[in-house]
Amino acid sequence: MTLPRIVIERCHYLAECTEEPGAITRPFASDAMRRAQALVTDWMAEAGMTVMRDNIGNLRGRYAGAGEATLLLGSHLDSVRDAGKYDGPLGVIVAIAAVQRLRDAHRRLPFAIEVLAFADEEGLRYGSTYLGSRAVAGPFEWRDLERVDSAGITMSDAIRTFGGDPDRIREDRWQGGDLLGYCEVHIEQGPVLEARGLPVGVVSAIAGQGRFEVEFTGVAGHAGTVPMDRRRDALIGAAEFVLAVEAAATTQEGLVATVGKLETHPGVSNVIPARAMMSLDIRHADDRIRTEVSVRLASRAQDIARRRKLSIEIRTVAQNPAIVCAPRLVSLLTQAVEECQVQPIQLTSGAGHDAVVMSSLSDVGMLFVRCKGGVSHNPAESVTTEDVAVALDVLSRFLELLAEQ
Ligand code: HGY
Ligand code: MN
Ligand code: MN
Repeated sequence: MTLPRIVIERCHYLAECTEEPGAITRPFASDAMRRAQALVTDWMAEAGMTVMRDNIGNLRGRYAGAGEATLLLGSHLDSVRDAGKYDGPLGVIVAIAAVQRLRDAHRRLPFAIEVLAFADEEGLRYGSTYLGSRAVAGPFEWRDLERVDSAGITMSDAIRTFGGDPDRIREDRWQGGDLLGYCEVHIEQGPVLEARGLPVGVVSAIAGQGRFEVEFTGVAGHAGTVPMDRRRDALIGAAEFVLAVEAAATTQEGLVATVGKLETHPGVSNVIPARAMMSLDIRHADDRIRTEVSVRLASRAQDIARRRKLSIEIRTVAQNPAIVCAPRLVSLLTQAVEECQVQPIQLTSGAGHDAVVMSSLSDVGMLFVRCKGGVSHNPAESVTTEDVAVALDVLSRFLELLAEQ
């Protein structure tokens, strides 16, 4: 079987590692993640890498080079709920395949390659994103360790159960000496490459994102007896705010804002909701605009709460500024694309990636792979073997170009 075909097949095997039968749901430090890591460990070892797992739960495979410096490759193994097969795993598996090629050719480059399979990028279990890359690149938010999941398990306990030591996450920080950069292959998750008829594209920048938890609190009451003008219904306040979020995003060019999660308490059909908790995700390529809109929406939420006699709490979960990919790596990836007989284009990413956090540690570069219909965070995610073959060739060529420098 060809290596690109093996890459696709491996993404399918990883899709079997899930917490929800019939869907792909692979949260941080879960049994599903343990099974996925067992597979990836074998694949890394087969490609000649020494493999270890750090305290936060990232898998790290190292392929020694002739020199001391290291190039980092990778992406994440966790997923959103009811995910597709490729968001994250593709980048890990293509990186391993590129190392496999070197091994099969008995090649050592002038630098070591370390493939990082991050333990959490999406934040599904604890709401807090980029746990894996933040442990490697910093800053790790120590308060996150006290977060609890929906079953009441703290992040500290989850890390312990998974085999890590939360008190030693500091040791996960990169300590391996000189870095040449971090390069991530990822599906585009958008429609640009498909529209241009291109298999791959080079990322020039990644939009910033803010994630918040917004909680309206009112008063529970009997659905049959409390008159409408006497109610302090938390969900009605939340509903008004959701529409305000949509309005803010549709009137600001380039802004996207999403309420992806909404929970009510007590959540019973004949009780007026006393509490409504929602997530809020706001993104823009310009951090100033994103911050302005976030402040405006926070004040809008306060107004709604005041008018409806509710109380409101807004918690910041994460703020990640926009980042620019390193011109040196962008140019090498672009050259690699050209040398693979593909028209090179550059595009910005609206989705967040581990590269955002890794940019605080080293230069970063990213290669996007076309995905069908631009669909992602959806079980319908799809890539072709032919496009994966191009991505693998580009990554291999990129390694050679870096070795020639
Ligand atoms: O949410 C994101 O942008 C990414 O998929 N983690
Ligand atoms: Mn994702
Ligand atoms: Mn991803």
